[in-house]
Amino acid sequence: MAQDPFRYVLYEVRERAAWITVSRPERLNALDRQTVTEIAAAVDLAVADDRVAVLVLTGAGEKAFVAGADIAEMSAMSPAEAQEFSRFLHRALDRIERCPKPVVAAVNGFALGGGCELAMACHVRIASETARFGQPEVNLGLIPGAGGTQRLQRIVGRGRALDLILTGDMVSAPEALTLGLVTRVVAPEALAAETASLASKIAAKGPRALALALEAVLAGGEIAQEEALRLESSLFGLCFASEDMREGTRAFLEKRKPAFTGR
Ligand code: DAK
Repeated sequence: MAQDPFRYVLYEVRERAAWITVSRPERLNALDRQTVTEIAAAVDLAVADDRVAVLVLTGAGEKAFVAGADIAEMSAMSPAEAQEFSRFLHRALDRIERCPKPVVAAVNGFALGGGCELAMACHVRIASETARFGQPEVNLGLIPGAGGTQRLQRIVGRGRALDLILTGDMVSAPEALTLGLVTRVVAPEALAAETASLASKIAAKGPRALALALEAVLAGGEIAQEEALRLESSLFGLCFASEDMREGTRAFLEKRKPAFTGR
């Protein structure tokens, strides 16, 4: 069933995946306040939607995923407004990263600045061969302000992150694959189908296990390993309180496919 309560975002549920498409093609899907607000609201909608097991974030058209923060809107900000805007972006992107349902970024074109940062807040990144990635803020006299100084180094390592951030260079999708910034690259015409197939594969797993795995990796990645391993043990223990774990192990022993309920 399709729903479209937004101006710059399309929201559509297909086969247990909520497709959230940023759609401001005349601005290469650049993020102004309204668009970021709508993306966050669409994520909330998908989290609350029982039909949805996985979220997909993508951009409308073939040219851009998201070409960054809206430079026109941003250029008029005072220092205080810019700091507030950065916190606003952090809150929106944190919501994506902390989403209890897996979020896949299907990067269909330019993912620059805030666009690269948006993709990095997602849990899995799949790209079209034509996608281009970069943190070009230094070209504008800026630094990344939507998590790029932090998420990029956690994903690709500090040396590679600094190379990208200090040069402002763009990298191609195959280069992004080598860097580990994306994990899959496909032909542009195959992106939607490959993303749908990846989303279906994830959606077939136990929702409780997916949420707990996300929490273990994301929360655990921010604390000392000893503490993180304790967190892993607690979350592992929690799995054993779920019907999904009983069903998954029973289905294996009975040589059938599990029917997970998310309980
Ligand atoms: N914002 C606003 N408009 C944009 C845009 C953007 N980021 N990117 C493209 N557009 C607009 C262009 O101005 C153009 O509009 P018209 O001239 O047609 O009116 C239209 O989209 C088509 O773009 P082009 O004509 O430039 O298309 P090309 O194929 O020639 O070039 C391009 C494509 C992606 C290489 C080029 O558009 C480009 O370099 N775009 C800007 C990319 C960029 O620098 N993005 C990073 C922005 S910095 C912060 C928080 C976060 C951030 C910063 C601060 N604070 C808390 C304050 C994040 C910053 C960024 O994301």
